[in-house]
Order: sequence, then C-alpha cells, then structure tokens
Amino acid sequence: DQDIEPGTTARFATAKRIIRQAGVMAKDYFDRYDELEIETKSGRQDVVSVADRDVEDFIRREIIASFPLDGLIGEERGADATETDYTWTIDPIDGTAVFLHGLKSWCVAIAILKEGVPVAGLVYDPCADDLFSAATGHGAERNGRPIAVDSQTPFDGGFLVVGASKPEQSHHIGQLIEGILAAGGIFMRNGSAALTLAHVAAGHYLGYYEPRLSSWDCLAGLLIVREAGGLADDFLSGRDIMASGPAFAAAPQVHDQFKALTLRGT
Ligand code: 2AM
Ligand code: CA
Ligand code: CA
Ligand code: CA
Repeated sequence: DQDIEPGTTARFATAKRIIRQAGVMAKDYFDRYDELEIETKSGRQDVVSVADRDVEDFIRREIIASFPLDGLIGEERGADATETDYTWTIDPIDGTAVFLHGLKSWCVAIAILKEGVPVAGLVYDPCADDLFSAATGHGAERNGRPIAVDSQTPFDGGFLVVGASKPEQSHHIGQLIEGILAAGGIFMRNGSAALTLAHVAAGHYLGYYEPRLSSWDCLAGLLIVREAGGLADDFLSGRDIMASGPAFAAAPQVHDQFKALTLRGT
C-alpha cells in the first residue's frame, strides 16, 4: 500500500466536493434537456450545449480557487499550462449526445495527474448519485464503499462494451462485434466512456474498448478500473496528454481473449 502525497490527498478531497456540485449543476440542465439548443462541433454527431460549457467553467473556477497554479485540460475550454506538479483533466459531461437525447447514461469525469502520471480519478453519475473514485494504490470506491471488477464471469457469460463515433471505424468495429458474438459474448454501448469504465470497475461489464478517445474521456475511468483489480492499458504510454488514442480495459479472466479481438480489422 503506497502513501498518497499530501498534495494529492488535498486535491482528491477537493475534487470529490467539486464533482458532486458539478453533477448537480449538470443534472439541473438535464432535467430540461429538451429545451437546450444542440450545437455541433466537427459533425452532426459531435454535439455540445450550454450545459457542457457552464459545467466546465464551474469546475475550472472551483479548482483555481483552491489550486491556482495547477494545469487544467478540459474538453470544451482547452488547456492551461501548469506551474505545479499537478494537472487536471476535466470532462464536464461525458456522454453529451445521450444527455441531449434524454438518456441517463452520462457523467462528469475528472482525473488528477502528478508529473504527467494519473494519481486519482473520479466519475460522478448524478442520475444514480454514484460517485466512483480511486487514488493510485488505495483501491476504488463507489460512494465510499470498495468496488471490484467481476473476476469470475467468463467471456461468454457477461457484457463487453464497444464504443465508436466515426464512420472510418466501421470496418474495425464490425470485425470486433462479429468476433464478440461468434465467441458467445454480448456487446453493449451506453454512450459514455467514463461511466462505462466505472461500471467495468464495479463489476457490471467485463471489458471496454474504444479505438479513439481523449485523455479527459478515459484517464479517470482507466485508473478506477486498475484500482478495482482490472487490467487497463496505459492510455498515455509516453504520448502527449492532448493526443487521442485507443482505450482498453478488462477483467483479468477475459483480458487476452478480448484484447485479441480488438486487434481484428485494424
Ligand atoms: P463526449 O460525450 O464527452 O463527447 C462515447 O463513444 C465516447 O466518445 C464518449 O466518451 C464521448 O464523449 C465521445 N464522443 C462521442 N461522440 C464523439 C465525437 N463525434 N467525436 C469524439 N468523441 C466523441
Ligand atoms: Ca464532446
Ligand atoms: Ca468525453
Ligand atoms: Ca464531454
């Protein structure tokens, strides 16, 4: 068991408060989702609304109030350089598309990095009032109670989640889904990378793969999976924190089989 640095402990505690407040703010918007104007970014399926921007602005203000020199990277407001060892990634609403269609599978996600390495992750689902959190070496929790991956159920007895959002991923994802079904597995998708990873950590899904995500989508959830006894690839693995890349996480007993299938059609 590793000791957490005092600086990390302080930030982790602050993050738990901030993410719950941010979740309440997001939920207030969600309760009138059908009144929000849907704006597009890179294409018709890449959507955003005032809710995403307001929630990110709130989170940024709250972090700055406590840790003014830390670096911040958020999906909607970009990156500010750090003048400390710490950087935070912020996804104010992960699952914006499902949020704007009135589905409840979205969340707020925050990761804390020290010298470029994730040391704490938080995923808050306001609709379920579930706060998933983990700090490196200290296990994963849901609302303060320890959680663990499902390390018993075999590949053909549980759910594998596959995400994708780009037309050019169709061949690769088609091959993967074919492989999952051919092996007797079941594929799922809820529209939020961060919430999916939290649900892998809590034992609801056996694994998750998505070919192209950003750090704010998945660093928090990957750390929570690892601390819950799952196997998660190192998303950054030496790359820049602004780079996108594949995210992969799995319960130990399905890791090799699921990993091999994700390499099909690439
Ligand atoms: P978002 O809701 O914060 O944008 C689901 O497949 C995951 O992909 C979510 O984490 C979602 O994050 C992200 N996502 C959804 N549509 C996307 C798009 N068009 N481009 C990039 N990422 C997207
Ligand atoms: Ca988005
Ligand atoms: Ca996201
Ligand atoms: Ca988002």
